[in-house]
Amino acid sequence: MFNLILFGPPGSGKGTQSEKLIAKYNLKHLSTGDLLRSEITRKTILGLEAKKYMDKGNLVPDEVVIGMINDALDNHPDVEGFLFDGFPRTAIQAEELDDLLKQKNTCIDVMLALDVSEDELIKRLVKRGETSGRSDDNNEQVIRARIMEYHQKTAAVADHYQKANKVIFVKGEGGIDEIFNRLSNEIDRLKKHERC
Ligand code: B4P
Repeated sequence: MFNLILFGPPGSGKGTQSEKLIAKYNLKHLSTGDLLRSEITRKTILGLEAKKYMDKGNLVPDEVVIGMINDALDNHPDVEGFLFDGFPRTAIQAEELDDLLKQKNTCIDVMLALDVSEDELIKRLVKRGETSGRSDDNNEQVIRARIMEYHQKTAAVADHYQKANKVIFVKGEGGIDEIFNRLSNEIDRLKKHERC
């Protein structure tokens, strides 16, 4: 298996690049943001609860997202690998993910971390808010709260994988294809060696 975390602050292009990477490398895309938005659209109890946090720009409680990922891993036993997008977002989520993968005799091969300036993040999310209909994108205060959550809780996830020497920073500014090529070059290099 080849398991990859695509990491970065809100608006860094995780969702955008994931779509291209899963097609090229035949990976199963697991986006906790997409899973949560699907729960909200279907008005499930989980979705209604998650919406309260997301609308304020806060992270949804760990146990909720960990449960969703656990189910998703169990539902796809035969894939070539997973691309985790927007997960893990806290140190606890990272530890749980490592344990879940260990139980399946696999691990995270690499974390590719997209590096984007704060001004560019805000610009992208405000622009997406004009058309996406996403309630967490159409208010600059909520966007800033999401970036704050990233610095306070999520940046620590990179430290977790840094200890295992698994983090590669990639410049996340420029054209979408240009960034995709940078990410692909790293994956192609890593795939030549067994990491787990
Ligand atoms: P997510 O759905 O993960 O989304 P995101 O961080 O807002 O955006 P992403 O980085 O994927 O940006 P995208 O490619 O779309 O999270 C939403 C919320 O869900 C969180 O705030 C939280 O409440 C909750 N949540 C999710 N996972 C959680 C977890 N594990 N634990 C707790 N809570 C969780 O790009 C953004 C925009 O930029 C797009 O419009 C795109 O077109 C544009 N763009 C992309 N690349 C570009 C480029 N190179 N140049 C110019 N524009 C670009």
